[in-house]
Amino acid sequence: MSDILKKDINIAMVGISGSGKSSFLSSLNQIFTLSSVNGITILPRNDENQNDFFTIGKLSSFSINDDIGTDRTTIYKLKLKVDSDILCNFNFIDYRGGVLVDMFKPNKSKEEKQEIEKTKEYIKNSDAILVLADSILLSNNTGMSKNKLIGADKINPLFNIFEDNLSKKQMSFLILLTKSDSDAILKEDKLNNYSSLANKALESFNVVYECAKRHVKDNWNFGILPITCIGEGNSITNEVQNNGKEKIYVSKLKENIDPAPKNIDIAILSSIVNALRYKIEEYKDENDKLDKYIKELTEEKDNIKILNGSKYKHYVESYLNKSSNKKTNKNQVSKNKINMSGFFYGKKYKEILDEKIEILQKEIKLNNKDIKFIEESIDKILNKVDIDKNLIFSF
Ligand SMILES: Nc1nc2c(ncn2[C@@H]2O[C@H](COP(=O)(O)OP(=O)(O)OP(=O)(O)O)[C@@H](O)[C@H]2O)c(=O)[nH]1
Ligand SMILES: [Mg+2]
Repeated sequence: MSDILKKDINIAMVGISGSGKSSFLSSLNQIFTLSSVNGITILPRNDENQNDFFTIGKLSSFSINDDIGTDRTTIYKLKLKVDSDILCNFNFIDYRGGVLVDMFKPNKSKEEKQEIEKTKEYIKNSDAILVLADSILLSNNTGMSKNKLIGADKINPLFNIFEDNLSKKQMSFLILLTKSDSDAILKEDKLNNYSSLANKALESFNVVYECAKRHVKDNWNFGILPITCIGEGNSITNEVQNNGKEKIYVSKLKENIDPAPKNIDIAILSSIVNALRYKIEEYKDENDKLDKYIKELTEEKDNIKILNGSKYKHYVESYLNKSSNKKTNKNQVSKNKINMSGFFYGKKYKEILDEKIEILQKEIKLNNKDIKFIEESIDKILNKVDIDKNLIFSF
C-alpha cells in the first residue's frame, strides 16, 4: 500500500446535543456491520475498538426511546469492505454535542479544554464533514431562536475558524437533515424531497454554505440530504414543555416496529467516495511531479559529454561511497581515475541517472496501479448504491 492510500480518511459529524450524531452511528452499525448494503460492509479495525463499535449498534433501540446523550469523545477506527476487498480505512468521531457549546465558554476546566482540543483537531483534519441539522426544530421555528436551537449560532462561527485549515485540501460537506421521518415536521417541508426544509437549512447554516461555495473552484463538494434512523411512519414525536422555555421534541419508535434507516448509506458512502476521488487527485499530482523530475534528469543525461565527465566526479564518488559494495567500488574508482578520468566519470554518471529514472518510472507505475484500484472500487460502490439519489443542492 502506498503512503497516499495508507493515510486514513477522517469523517467528522458536527452537530449539537440531540442533533442525532450517536443515532447516525448506530444506524451505520446496523446497516453496514450487523448487516450489509449490497456487499458493502463496515468493520472495526482492531479488537480494542470492536466493543465500542458494537455497543453503539445496541444503543440504537434504546437511544431512540430514552434521552441519553453521549458523555465522552470516541474516535471509531473503521474499515470499508467492498465484497471481499478492503477498500480503505476511515475514522469517525462521536462526541458530547455540548463540546461545541463549551468551545465558546469563557472559563473551562482542564478536562473540558482537552476534550475541546481533541474534537477541534479532529474536525480540522477531516476530509469530509457532516453537519447535522435537526429537521423537527428546523421546521417548527423561525428567526434567531431557530439558529440557537439547531446550533447554527455555534456551528457557523466554527467554519470561519476552520476554513484556513480545511482550505489546504479538498473537502466534502454534507448538511444532514436528521429525523426526517418525524410527524412533527410541517407537511409542506417534506414536499419535493424536503426542498423547502433544505432551503431553511441553507439559510441557517449560511456560513457553511458560503464556505463550500467559495471553494467550488478547488473541487469541493457540497450537498444536503434528509436522513432518518427510524424510517417514515415508524415514530411518534411528542412536544414536551421545557420549564416554560422553548418546546422540545421527543421521538419514540412505535411498538413492534424495527427501525428502517434511510439515506445513512448515502451520507457515508458519498463522503468516502469524495475522499477517495481526492486521493486520486493526490496521486496524479504526485505523478506529475515525478514526470517533471524524470524530464529534468533526462535532459541532464543528454547534456553529459563523456570526455568532460570529470565534471561529475563528486556525484559519482559520493554515489559509489554510498553503494553497498564499498570496498571494490572504491578500488575501482581509484583505478579508473588514473586510467580513464573523464570518460569513466561521464559514463558512470549516465548510469546513475538511468538508475534514478528507472526508480521514478517504477513509482509512477505503482501509483497508477493504486489509481486503478481506487477507480474500480468507486465504480463498484456506485453500481451498488445510487449515491446522488436524494441529494439536494449538490455541487
Ligand atoms: N424521529 C427521529 N428521532 C431521532 C432520529 N435520530 C435521533 N432521534 C432522536 O434524537 C434524540 C437524540 O439523538 P442522539 O443521537 O442521542 O443525539 P446526539 O447528537 O448524539 O446527542 P449528544 O450525544 O447529546 O451530543 C434521540 O434520543 C431520538 O429521540 C431519527 O432518525 N428520527
Ligand atoms: Mg451522542
